[in-house]
Order: sequence, then structure tokens, then C-alpha cells
Amino acid sequence: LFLVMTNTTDKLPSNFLWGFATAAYQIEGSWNEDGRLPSIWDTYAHTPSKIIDGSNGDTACDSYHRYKEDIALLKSYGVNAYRFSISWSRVIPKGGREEEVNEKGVKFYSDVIDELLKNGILPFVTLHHWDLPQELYERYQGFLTAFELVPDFTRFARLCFERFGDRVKNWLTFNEPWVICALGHAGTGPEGSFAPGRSSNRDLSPEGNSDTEPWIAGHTLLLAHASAVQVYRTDFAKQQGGQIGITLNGDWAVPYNLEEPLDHAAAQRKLEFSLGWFADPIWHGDYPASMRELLGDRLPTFTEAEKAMLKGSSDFFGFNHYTTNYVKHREGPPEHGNFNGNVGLTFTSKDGVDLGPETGLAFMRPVPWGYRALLNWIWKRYGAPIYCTENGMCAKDEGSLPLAEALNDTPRVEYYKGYLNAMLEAVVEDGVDVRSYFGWSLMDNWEWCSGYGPRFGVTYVDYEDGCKRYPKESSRFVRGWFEENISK
Ligand code: PNW
Repeated sequence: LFLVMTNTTDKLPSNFLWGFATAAYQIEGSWNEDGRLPSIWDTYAHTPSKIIDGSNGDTACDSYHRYKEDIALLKSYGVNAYRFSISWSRVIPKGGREEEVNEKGVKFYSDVIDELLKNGILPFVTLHHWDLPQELYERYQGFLTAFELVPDFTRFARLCFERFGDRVKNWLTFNEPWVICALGHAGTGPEGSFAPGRSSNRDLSPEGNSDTEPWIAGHTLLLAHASAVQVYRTDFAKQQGGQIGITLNGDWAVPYNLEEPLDHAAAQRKLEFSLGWFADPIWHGDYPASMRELLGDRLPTFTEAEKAMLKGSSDFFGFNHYTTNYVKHREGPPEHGNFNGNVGLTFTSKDGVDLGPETGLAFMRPVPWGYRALLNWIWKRYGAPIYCTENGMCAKDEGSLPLAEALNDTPRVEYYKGYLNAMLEAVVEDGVDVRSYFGWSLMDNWEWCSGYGPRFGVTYVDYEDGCKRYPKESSRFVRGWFEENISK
């Protein structure tokens, strides 16, 4: 008997998951309601001069109160899945493994999950989308202290599996470790500095060491990921029948000068220092050789037992992708205090021209073919099924458009058209195993250090009018695209 799996269609498989994504701190608001305590992002946003427009997520999109409306929107968009995150300090306000559970917080997520299922929408849940309980940062500097953070995170994860795992079958441990480590522990400027805001740059932070801390934080994070996955697999996966993974962010890198071997090496290094940093330990059992070579002892080492625990610790490859950049080899000694300069990379436009047109965030240029290229790179290097968990854009100056114009969001429609077709080509022409797509984001929301200016939503949120929601043209486009491109 031969079972030959060939792609006989030019469509996505009928069980393909699609929908939109959000994160707790960016949409919920109610930062001090029903027993929630602050996370490092509350503290950071409440610190003067950290956020471009001086805003914070105190109210955000008010989704804590409006989640039913959000789910009704999702339903009207025709999605079959929704990706959201759980605020750790809402369910365990102080965060620690001995600390009390906040039942009101647990009930909130339980209600969200029930409401989704009632509407035929699969919950895809991120445990940690950057909002570390403030208490844990004060107690032991969060990700800088592995022997505390790992058991604390594991207990938080266990609580979520216990309370929600009967209904949630798709879990992500961490969202974008690279951002936590590089932007949170080696910030270089106001726009590239995220909570907890540690950096060697004393204008930005009273403490921190950008040469060592990102690698320490990343090491802790990998161990916490592996530990949570072990708990899930040992105590929950079989009865609950779910899967668990991690989501990594990666942008495609193009050698600045195609004739220059050093630029080719730099582009490869850029991918290894972003995706490979976390994916190599998870799929291959250790950090990429290029990282060890460049960082030496600054990069912590895994014991054999840790390597064994990490290897295979993700059922799938969660992937967030936004853009493509030129990368150039950087000559000279490491540029201390600058994440990329430190590893011999320069990001640069070529002769003043970038790969794509400008958007609302300086580094995000739409380059659809970069998506296809990077999906192929991941598939070739790791061979794991890929779940696209974020992709989307904010248009230049969109934040200041009047409502009627904002709803007619042609640049976003163009972006989705390009990127969705590139993903489809990766699947049907290149044979890459992609199983989900989540647009970022369900609605305009609080864009971290950039505040409320950049609008990433397929839904407009009128912050001046009680966070009223209005579907944009892009919501209809994405729906139509999937109706056309998923096999019946
Ligand atoms: C991702 N970078 O963030 C996050 O997962 C979302 O919460 C966020 O809203 C979305 O992308 C849009 O920005 C990133 O500087 C933030 O490389 C910054 C970077 C990458 C991803």
C-alpha cells in the first residue's frame, strides 16, 4: 500500500486555522481591577518618558469589559481561531509559586474561553506575552535569576493547564523571546527599549549590562519554556489532547551587497541570532555555533540534562513575522551596548532605499517575498510544522486619520494580500507545512513604547469614544481571502 502525499491542490488544507491575535496588556485595560497587580509593563508605562506619547495600558481597548463584543467581531469576521494571552499578574497577582491564585482573574479567562467555544472559535493561548509580575522583577530581577523564575513560571503554566486545559488545546509558552531579551535587557533608545528597560546605556537605565544580560535572560527563558512543556506533557497532554509550542519572531535578512561573502555571512548570522538563538536549542539541543563563536563565555551553557530536556520541547514552530531588512557585515570590534553592533551586524538601507515602502513603524517595510523565503528557511533548518501566529502592519500616519478614512485601509489590504499570497506559495509551491495564520491584530491597540499612534487592527478602536469598535476594509479582505484559499 502506498500513501503518497502530494499537493494536488493550490489551496490551504481544510483544517487550516486562521484568525487574529492580541496580547493581554495591549487590549485589556483594567490594570488594577478585581485583584490584578502590576506587571513590569504597568510600571514601565507609568514611568515618565518611557512611552513616546506618554500613554499606558490602564484602559487600552477596555477588552476586560468588552470581551463579548470582541468575540462577536471575531465571529462576524468568519475566523475559526483566536490567539490571545493570559496576564500572569491577573491570575497570580504576585506571581510566585507560593502565592495565592486570584479566582476573579481565573474566571475572566475561563469566561473568554467559554464565549469563544460557544461561537465556534478555537482558543490559541499565549502564557507569557511580556507582562512579568512586577513583584517577581523586584524580588529577583525576573529572567536574570533562573532558579527562581523557572519554578515560578512553571507553576503559573501548571495553573493555566489545570484551569483552562480542558478547553484550550493549543498553547504557546512565550511570545517573542528575542524582544524580551534584546529590547528588554539591551535597549538602545527610547523606541528600542522595552520593559523592564535594562541597558548599559545609563541615559536609559540605572542598571543593566547589554553585553551579558540578554544572553542570561534568554537562557532562563529557554529553561522555563522546557520546564512548562515537561509539566504539560507529563501531567496534561494525554488527558487533554492538546499541543504546546513557543512563538519566535524573525524578519528576513538580505545581504547588503550580494557580491560580498561577509554580507552573506552577516545575513545568516542575523537569522541565527534571532530565530536560531531559541530554535536551535529547542530543535537541535544547543545554541548555534555562530553565537558561541562570537559571544564565548558571555553565552551561558546548558548541562547535558538541560539539553535533553530542551531538545524536542516544542510540538510546532510558532512564527511571528513582519518585515525584511538589508544586513551588512560590521567591521571592527564589538560595539558594546548595541545589540546588533555587538554581534557584527549593521542594518541599513541600500543607497538610501529600503526594501519596501515606509509604514507607521520605522523598521517595518512590507516585503512579501521575504515571508516566503523565511518560511522556507525555517522549514529546511527545523522541519517542524509552522504556526504563523502574527503578521500585519500599521500604515504611515494612520494614527491621525479621521474615522471614515481609517476604515478604508488600503495599505493594510495590500499588505495582507501580498503576505498571504507569499505564505500560500510557500505551502503549495515549496511544500512548507504551515498550519495557521493569525493577523496582528484583531483591533487597534496599545503598541508598547510607541503608544496608541500605530494602529495595527483590522478593527478601528475609537479611543475618544469609549473604545467603540468599527470593522475596517481589511477585515473583509482577510475573510474573503481565506474563504477562497482554504480547501472545502
Ligand atoms: C510584536 N522589533 O512585537 C508583538 O508580538 C506584538 O505584541 C506587537 O504589537 C507587534 O509585534 C507589532 O509590533 C514586536 O522591534 C515589537 O523587532 C518590536 C519588534 C518586533 C516585534
